[in-house]
Amino acid sequence: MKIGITCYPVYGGSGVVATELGKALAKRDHEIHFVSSSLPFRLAHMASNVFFHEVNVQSYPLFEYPPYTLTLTSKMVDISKHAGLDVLHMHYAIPHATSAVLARQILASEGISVPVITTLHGTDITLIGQDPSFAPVVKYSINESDGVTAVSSYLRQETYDHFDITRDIEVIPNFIDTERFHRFDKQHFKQALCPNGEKVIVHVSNFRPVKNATQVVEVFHRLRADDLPVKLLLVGDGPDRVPAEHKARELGVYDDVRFLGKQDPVEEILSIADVFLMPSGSETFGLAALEAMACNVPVVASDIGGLPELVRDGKDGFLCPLGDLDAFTARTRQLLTDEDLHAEMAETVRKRAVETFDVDHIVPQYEAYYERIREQRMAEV
Ligand code: GMT
Repeated sequence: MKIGITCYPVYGGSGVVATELGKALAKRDHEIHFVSSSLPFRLAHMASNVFFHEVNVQSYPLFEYPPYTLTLTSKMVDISKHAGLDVLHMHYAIPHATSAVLARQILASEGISVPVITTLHGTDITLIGQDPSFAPVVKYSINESDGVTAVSSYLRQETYDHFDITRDIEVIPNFIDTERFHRFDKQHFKQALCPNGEKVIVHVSNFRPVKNATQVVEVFHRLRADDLPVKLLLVGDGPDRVPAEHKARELGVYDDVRFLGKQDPVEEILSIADVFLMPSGSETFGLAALEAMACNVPVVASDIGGLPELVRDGKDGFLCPLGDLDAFTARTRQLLTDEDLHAEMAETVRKRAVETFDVDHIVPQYEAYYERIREQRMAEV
C-alpha cells in the first residue's frame, strides 16, 4: 500500500508513534510518504520506500497568520495524485484530520478516491480539542474521517463523552520496538553517574504542565530527605524545565539531579534506571512509560486516563492517586528498597512490553484496519 502519514514532527508522543508506525510499515514493504512541517525527529534514516514532503507555508503581507492548514491540504492533494496514495493517515485531529478531509473532497472532485484515517492521541480530545474555538471542527473532522482510531479505551470513551460522534472508533494501542528498546549494559555510564552505587530514578517527558515534572523533583527530595542513596535523571525539555530546575535548587537537591534535555537514545538512559516516574495529570496512553517497561524499568504513575491499561498496579509498578506525593514517595521507596519485588517487576514489565505491545503485534492491526476502511470506502463511492 502507499500510505501518507501526517504528524507533528516535534518531541511528543503522537509524532513518535506516527514516525515509528511509518518506519515499521516501510519494513513491511509499504511505501510511506511523511507529510509534515519539518522532518519528524525520529526519522533520521531514510529508506528507498520512505519519502518526506515538507509543508512550506507561504508568507504574504496580508496574512497575519499564514494558513498552514490549507498549505498542508494542498500538499496532501498533490502527493495523493502524484504518488497514487491508497490511504491518508492523520495523527492528531487538529488540524491534520481537517486538512485531510478537505483534501479528500478536492480529490473526489477530480475523480480520485482516498480514504482518511484519523488517529486520536490525547490532548486533541482531552484538552485543546474541547476548547470552543476548536470543538466543532474536531467533531466534524472525526465524523467525516473514513476511519478513526484511539490509542486507548479511555481515549475512545472520552471522545464519545465529549463530542457528538457518529463514527465507530477502533482502539489500537501504542507499541514499542522491543528489539531497539531493551536493557543495554551501561555499567560505565552508571558508574560515572552513581559512583557510590546510588539507585536511579528517571522521568522522560516534554515538560508540559500536564506532566507535573516539578512533582518528580518533590518526590525525589522526599526520598533524599530519608537519606536514600538515589539520583534523578530528567530527560526532555519544555515549559516546565526551568520551574523544575528552580524546584531542585529551592529544595537543595540540584546536585543529585541531572537535566539531560532532549535525547534520542533514550533506551540507553533507561538502561541504568531503577524506577520510572510519571505523575502526569492526564495521559491517554503513556508511551514514555512503555519505553521504560521495555527496558526492564518498573513504573510509578498516576492512576488516571489510559495509564491503568498499560501499567497494572502491583504488577508493572504502582499507580498512585493524582497529586498524592506521599503515595508516590512511598511506592518509589518500596521499589528502590525491596530488591526481590524490584527484580520481579523488572522482569514482568519487559514481558508485558514484548507480549502485548511489541510493534509486530500492533502494526498488523493498522494494516488490517487500512484494508477494511479502503474496502468500505470503495463500496461507498
Ligand atoms: O504527551 C504529550 O503531551 C504529547 C502527546 C501528543 O499527542 O503528542 O501525547 C499523547 O499521545 C501519546 C501517543 O499516543 C500518548 O502516549 C500520551 O499519553 C498522550 N499525552 C497525553 O494524553 C497528555
